[in-house]
Amino acid sequence: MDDLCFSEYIPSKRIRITDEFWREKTALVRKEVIPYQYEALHDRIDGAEKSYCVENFIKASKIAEKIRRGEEVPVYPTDKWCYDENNSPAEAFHGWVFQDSDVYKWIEAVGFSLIVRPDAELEKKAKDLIRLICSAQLPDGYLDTLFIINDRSARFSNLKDWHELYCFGHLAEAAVSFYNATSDRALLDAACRFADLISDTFGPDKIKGYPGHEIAEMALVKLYDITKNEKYLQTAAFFIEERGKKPYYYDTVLGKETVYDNYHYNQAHRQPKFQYEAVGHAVRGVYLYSGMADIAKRCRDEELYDACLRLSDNIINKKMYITGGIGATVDGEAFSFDYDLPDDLAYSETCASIGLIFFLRRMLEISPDARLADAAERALYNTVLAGMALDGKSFFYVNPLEVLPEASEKDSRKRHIKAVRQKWFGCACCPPNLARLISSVSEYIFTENENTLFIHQYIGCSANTDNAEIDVASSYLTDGKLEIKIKPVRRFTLALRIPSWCKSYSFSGDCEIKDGYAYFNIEKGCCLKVSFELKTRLIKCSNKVRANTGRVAVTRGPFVYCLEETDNGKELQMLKISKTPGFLYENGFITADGFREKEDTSLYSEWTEGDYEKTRLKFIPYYRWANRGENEMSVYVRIE
Ligand code: FUB
Ligand code: ZN
Repeated sequence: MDDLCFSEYIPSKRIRITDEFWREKTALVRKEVIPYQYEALHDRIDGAEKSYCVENFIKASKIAEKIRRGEEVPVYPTDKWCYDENNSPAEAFHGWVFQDSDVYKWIEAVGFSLIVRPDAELEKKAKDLIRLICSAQLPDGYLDTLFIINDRSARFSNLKDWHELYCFGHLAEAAVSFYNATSDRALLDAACRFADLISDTFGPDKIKGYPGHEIAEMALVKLYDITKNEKYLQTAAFFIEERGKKPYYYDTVLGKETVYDNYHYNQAHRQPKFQYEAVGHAVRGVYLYSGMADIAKRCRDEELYDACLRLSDNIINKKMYITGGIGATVDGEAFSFDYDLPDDLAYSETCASIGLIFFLRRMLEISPDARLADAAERALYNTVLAGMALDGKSFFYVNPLEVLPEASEKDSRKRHIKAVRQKWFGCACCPPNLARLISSVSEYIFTENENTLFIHQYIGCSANTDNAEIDVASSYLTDGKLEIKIKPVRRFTLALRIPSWCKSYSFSGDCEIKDGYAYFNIEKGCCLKVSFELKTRLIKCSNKVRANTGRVAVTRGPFVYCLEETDNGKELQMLKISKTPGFLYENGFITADGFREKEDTSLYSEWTEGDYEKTRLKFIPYYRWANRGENEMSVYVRIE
């Protein structure tokens, strides 16, 4: 791996976002999403599904106290995915087995948000929750409310399903974020105590298990980066090395016969270093691949890096929607086979696109390749942003590319497709994941090493990097232009990604182009003017994507556009776009010449050329859909 160009991302502490678009989004998370989610975690939102999250920590804290005092504590079963008032006693754990992770993600988002803007009241709320969390930790470091409340003896007995290592991962990520923001060590110390217990429990001469839902791998690496405790890095590497070895750990522990297909679901069908296709549960997949990239980078593991390259290539070129959504099937919330990307059955979980962004940034830290940054941009500006309403008050878990509300209601195959965003979810992984990603979006802009500073994402900001003080003034999203003021600390190379959607660009300085980046030698202070031609384009899928033969999508810069019923009437399938659409871009919307086919109610009739009337089609950015009530939506449209 000696020829690779390793770099480090620049943490949000060193970046101030000035970009209008992103300032609005981060402010929305700060003002709406974080306070709203705080109420949701406390079950104080009328009409929203119950979280039970804080309630569980209160129960666990009382049990932990009794244990510390040597008192008897009750035992309840740990045999379900989800517990509620109907299937579990009031004193027992309630919610999904991974419920703890929601409060951890909330704290992580608060940490990032406090870096953007200090807020004493918010910090206090987070510290109160942290105090509660720490009070639930058992003396040996164990911390998972399901097993603390229900049955201490059952811990680590079903790693495949019961998510303890997943909750640990979110705890560790929250701890690192909050520590970075406030220097408060309470949660970090708790996470390290749990990480110590995990490292003492799992390993080559210990239990040879690994997480059923990955994330502990990348979380342990974050703990290693901050504490420099080698044990954490080794445990993360162990989890990755051990996964998929035969006989399968889950079989030996659960005493079951091997069911080969189930192992694909957890990406445990073979060792990660030998994996070549993204399979199984999509969020699990990209969290694993993120951990693999982390280990490949830190341990200079070439086999693992090659696997990451194969997996990213497979996702980007065969399994990713034009919106950056991944996980095409509801069946296992999973990746489907190559080129199987149905629009109206898509799963495309918000968390999966967030995880994809984690993975791709880590890959960019190993070697810059504009295709990876392009895919991250696609996911960020389309699926991720679509996951949240424009007012920050409701969310999508699933992000289809075509919606007919009647089908969501009447067709059980499409029950997962919601035509309107939900206030909250019983299984609420996506909203707090959005909050943590959006409030840390600055960490996806740059990476740097001792001689090169890369700009992967164009978000207006001021940054203090090791190579330079840099000011990026951006109107990238509206006219493709950037002005980059640079005050170098030393001689260095500035590398700018050339977005794949851009066919023509200009720079005010000389540069060399390599792997989709323009490299500039910077010796003294300067201001670089950049212009990426921003044109509205018609994009087709490979004709191997059966759902979209003869159809096109409209894009402009990083944004994918869609048709909504509100602008174009019902029965969007009857619309066609002209081959010469005469695009007009105004105020973020696009209009184009098209046709509406006259309705034909006879189920079968001899083919004739359809009867069309001219119309003007109106497209809005995909991320803005479903903000004007329930209606039909389609990204793809037939072409004349
Ligand atoms: O299992 C925890 C989270 O719940 C997953 O990441 C999501 O896909 C949802 O299943
Ligand atoms: Zn989710």
